[in-house]
Amino acid sequence: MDRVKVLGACPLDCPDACSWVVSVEDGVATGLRGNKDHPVTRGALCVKVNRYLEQVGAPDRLRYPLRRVGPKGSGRFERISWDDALDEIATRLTGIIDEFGGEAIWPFHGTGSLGYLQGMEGFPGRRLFNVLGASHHVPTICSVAGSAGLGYTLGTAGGMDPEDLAHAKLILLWGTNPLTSGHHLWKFVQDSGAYLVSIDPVRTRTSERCDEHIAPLPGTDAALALGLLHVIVGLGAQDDEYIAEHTVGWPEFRDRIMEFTPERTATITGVPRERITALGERIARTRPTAIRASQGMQRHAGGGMALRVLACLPGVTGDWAIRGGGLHYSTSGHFRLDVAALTRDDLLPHPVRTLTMTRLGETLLDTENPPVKALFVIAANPVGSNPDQRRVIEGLSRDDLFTVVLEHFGTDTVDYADIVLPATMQPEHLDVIAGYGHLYLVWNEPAVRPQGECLSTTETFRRLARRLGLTDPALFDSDEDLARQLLRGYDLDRLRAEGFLKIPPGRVPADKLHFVSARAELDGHDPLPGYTPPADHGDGLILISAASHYFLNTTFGANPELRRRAGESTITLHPADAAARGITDGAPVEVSNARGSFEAVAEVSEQVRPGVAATTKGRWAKFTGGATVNATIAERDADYAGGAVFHDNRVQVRTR
Ligand SMILES: Nc1nc2c(c(=O)[nH]1)N[C@H]1C(S)=C(S)[C@@H](COP(=O)(O)OP(=O)(O)OC[C@H]3O[C@@H](n4cnc5c(=O)[nH]c(N)nc54)[C@H](O)[C@@H]3O)O[C@H]1N2
Ligand SMILES: Nc1nc2c(c(=O)[nH]1)N[C@H]1C(S)=C(S)[C@@H](COP(=O)(O)OP(=O)(O)OC[C@H]3O[C@@H](n4cnc5c(=O)[nH]c(N)nc54)[C@H](O)[C@@H]3O)O[C@H]1N2
Ligand code: SF4
Ligand SMILES: [Mo]
Repeated sequence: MDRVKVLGACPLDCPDACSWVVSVEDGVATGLRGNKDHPVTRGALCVKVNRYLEQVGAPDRLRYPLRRVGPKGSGRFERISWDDALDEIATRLTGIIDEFGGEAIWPFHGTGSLGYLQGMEGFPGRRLFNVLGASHHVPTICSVAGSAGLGYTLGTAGGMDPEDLAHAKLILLWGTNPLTSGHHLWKFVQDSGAYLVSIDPVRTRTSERCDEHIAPLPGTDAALALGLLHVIVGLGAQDDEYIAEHTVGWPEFRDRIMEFTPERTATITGVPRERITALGERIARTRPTAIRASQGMQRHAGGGMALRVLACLPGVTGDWAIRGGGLHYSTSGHFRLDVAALTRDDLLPHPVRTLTMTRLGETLLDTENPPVKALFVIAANPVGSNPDQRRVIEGLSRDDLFTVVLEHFGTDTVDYADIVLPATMQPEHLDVIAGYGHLYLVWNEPAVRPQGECLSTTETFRRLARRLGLTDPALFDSDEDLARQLLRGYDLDRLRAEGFLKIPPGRVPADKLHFVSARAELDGHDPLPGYTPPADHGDGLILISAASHYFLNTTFGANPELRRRAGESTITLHPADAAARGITDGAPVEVSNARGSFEAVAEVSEQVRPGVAATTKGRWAKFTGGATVNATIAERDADYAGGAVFHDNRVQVRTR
């Protein structure tokens, strides 16, 4: 028997970017486990990806190209050949470009894979789309507001090396639930022996394991941080030396801090004054203090500002200069990969418009601007993951819209496709991943032959380019060529042999820490960090729809075992809020606002603070009565960079 072990990498949108080992016997994958040698993976995957091989071989996996035969949304398809699929796509695209121009095409990339070759990070197909003059896609759905906020303050969105959390004495787990959304961090948190504070409107799995849990009103973190700074400065605990040498604009920022007395902060955040004072005092006397904040807490109107203020905190205490101190949000900013060499925007015939991922519904229904006539959905499930589900569905239902979906499974979005193309999964293609929760590049070597007629995204676009009669050699580079272009300056052969490679982090702050940011001002924002309140007003409950323990966004949403373990769709309400609405534990409820509604089962519990309700993201509409929580979420922008506002969402809840 022929037995080999092949090194790979988890492609999912998760900070941990695990390194994995596939056992292959006679060409069949028989096992998948975490790589024991990787210092962060440490031999373990997670409850979801432990089932990844089951997904690869799942009976409902898409294995052949499909053409829709029923009306849009019906999910009725017939099998066709790749030749027919590519012919039809080429014919439709040529017609659309002739009549409406290349910008009528929208390559809509999602986060289903974070690979640089096959996934979001490298925009596979972009070279071809550039030659066609297609619109550029702006991926706003996840983390951009926070990254922009950090950029203003630090000159980089890359913060501390998360492995250094092991050296912290106090860790603020701020708007983050690592035990669900990236559990490999926990080892470093535990090794520190630090005092742990969870700051989250919801009492999460992570909060349960902390020494203290503070539950602010959602979207008020900037005010909380300013209030804590007020206490710190009141005690004279600011690091004057660090401030003088490494920061810009302290006197102005100090004045801003002075506006956030503990009393005022308590009123804004709903956190008792004594708790604010006590935590402020604890930070004042504990070096190093580290903050772990993740993407969830910036899905608010003031999300960019919140990260900006959080990054200032270690600037005031001097923690940025101490190992084990600082802020970890995402390590992406530290990787210096040559993405421009992959995307080749120099191939554009002329400048093109940008289209914003989280404005899909609005853009597809727009009648004033040049229309979108062809939509390529690549590793995304916008019906399940985008805001304003009803409008997204309305847009995708347009009969004059030609939609091609590259997928593994028959998602809610696939139901609206004209043509479905079956895509390879991670053990079937080559890719490179960079962690956003650590500093390693991770290599993914193909381990097995693709199922059915599945093709990688890169190969799909090479074939389409040929079918369109295009000849630019850049459109036909092999996956290995692409990897070499991307990794210029890194030791690809070593990465490939060992499976992972730690990169040296850049400096943080890049030069000075900007309390006052001229760049923010140039972009039309307050030059000083401050507090931007939530945008969704009204008398409803604030609904947070955070990561589910059993799904990864909508990926795995059809896996029978993970669905069983996730149970039915619930909404957690505080006993006082439930009583006020006559809702009892276990009651079927309707959750609604002006944008839409969905059905759930009430869970009455003190896990949420009064005024806040919680559910999880990731369910498929077709399994939950045709709508999910995303039906209630607005296509509205956060303060910076057009970020999404999933948790800035007011709803009414009533018994069904
Ligand atoms: N199991 C699992 N893991 C995942 C994902 C998943 O769907 N499932 N998603 C992945 C993705 S796409 C991402 S981007 C990453 C990171 O995603 P996370 O940052 O983990 O995102 P969330 O789970 O939305 O939010 C984290 C926590 O922030 C809290 N929160 C929400 N609003 C506020 C607020 O205003 N203030 C404060 N202080 N807290 C707030 C929520 O209650 C939640 O507990 O996780 C990844 N990991
Ligand atoms: N209510 C609510 N909604 C949210 C959020 C929230 O906090 N609350 N968080 C948002 C966040 S952080 C994110 S990142 C987005 C994610 O939103 P999306 O980018 O839409 O991600 P998924 O829902 O995981 O869908 C990805 C799809 O890609 C497919 N896929 C995976 N790998 C590949 C591949 O290699 N090739 C191809 N062709 N397909 C592949 C998977 O099968 C899956 O169906 O969701 C957002 N939606
Ligand atoms: S989803 Fe995250 S924790 Fe799970 S295997 Fe992938 S990278 Fe690791
Ligand atoms: Mo995300």
